[in-house]
Amino acid sequence: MENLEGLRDEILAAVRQAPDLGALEGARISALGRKGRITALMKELGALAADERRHAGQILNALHDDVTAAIAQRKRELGRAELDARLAEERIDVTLPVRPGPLGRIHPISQTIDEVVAIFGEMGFQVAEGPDIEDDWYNFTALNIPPEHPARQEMDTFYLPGAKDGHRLVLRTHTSPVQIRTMQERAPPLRIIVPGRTYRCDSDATHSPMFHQVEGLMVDESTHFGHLKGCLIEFCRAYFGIEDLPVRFRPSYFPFTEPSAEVDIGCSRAGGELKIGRGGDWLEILGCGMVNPKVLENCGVDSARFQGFAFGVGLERIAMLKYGIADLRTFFESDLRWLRHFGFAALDVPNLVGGLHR
Ligand code: 2U9
Repeated sequence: MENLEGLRDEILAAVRQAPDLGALEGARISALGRKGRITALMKELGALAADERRHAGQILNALHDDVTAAIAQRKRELGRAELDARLAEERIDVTLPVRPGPLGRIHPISQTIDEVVAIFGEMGFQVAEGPDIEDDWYNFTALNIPPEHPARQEMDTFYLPGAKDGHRLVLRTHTSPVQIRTMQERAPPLRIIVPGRTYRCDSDATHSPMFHQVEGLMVDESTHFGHLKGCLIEFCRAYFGIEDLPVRFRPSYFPFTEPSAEVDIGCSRAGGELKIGRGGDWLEILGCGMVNPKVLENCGVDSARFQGFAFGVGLERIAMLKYGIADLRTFFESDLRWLRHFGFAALDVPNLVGGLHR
């Protein structure tokens, strides 16, 4: 019988150094397989004398057991290494942000609505919504807009065929009908903002037949012009991210508010370039006022007990100013290059914690 110690070292070395499960199986077959070297030696035992056979048999059995145990040990090691390699290769960090690519972009109008909602939401305003198709009572009469008012004329308003309860149907020219409906449905105190689509029969570089507004309404027993000023100054400064942005209130007239004001913010036009902030010049940004008591009464709110303030902002206009968009018409052209450039990441949700401005 050959040198068993040498054979043992050789087989155990092959097993312990097997680089992968395939090589280990090869080592097993060459030692313990049907034509393996240990198997062949065991077959030779029958030709030996009884004494020798017992002795050699014990040695071969021990060798067989050692090799079997070494194979099992190496198999465990290789299995663990293979699992470690796979875990390292397939590692996924679920805390990383989602890749922005395939999600598309958020339209600047949606982003601006979210920003305005975040600012007024922080002040306790709730979002209210209503239908785009209204009748002329909700859109005009309830708001103290008289029958002969130019806004009611066919050339400014989209009238629809037909009528509801004797009232002509219109595409709402402002979101104010939603405030009318809210006052009819809910008792004060009220604090709502109403973002949405509005329609006017007008189309050029600065007017689109469909555009967006955010209007706001607050009604309570002690609501006064100081609250209106505080909320709107805070809004302008938060929206443009300029803490010391100058804001001024200029007397104006609207049928639905009395007194009424237009709000200007500070800017500079030096060198023909518009820059919002301290600069000695002014830019009109929104309209507002104390709700006309007639409007409160039209909605069943006791104007002897309650007062309110209201305001309206054109969303395209404030989006253009903040994001440097030059032409109103580009908002509605669905040009993918424009959307990729001016759009926002889907997970870039506005909130006031980190500040809106970037
Ligand atoms: C109710 C009572 C009062 C809403 C108001 C304005 C002033 C205003 C314009 C801003 C730019 C329209 O988009 S725009 O052209 N809006 O100036 N809006 S006060 O007043 C209301 C609304 C509802 C019940």
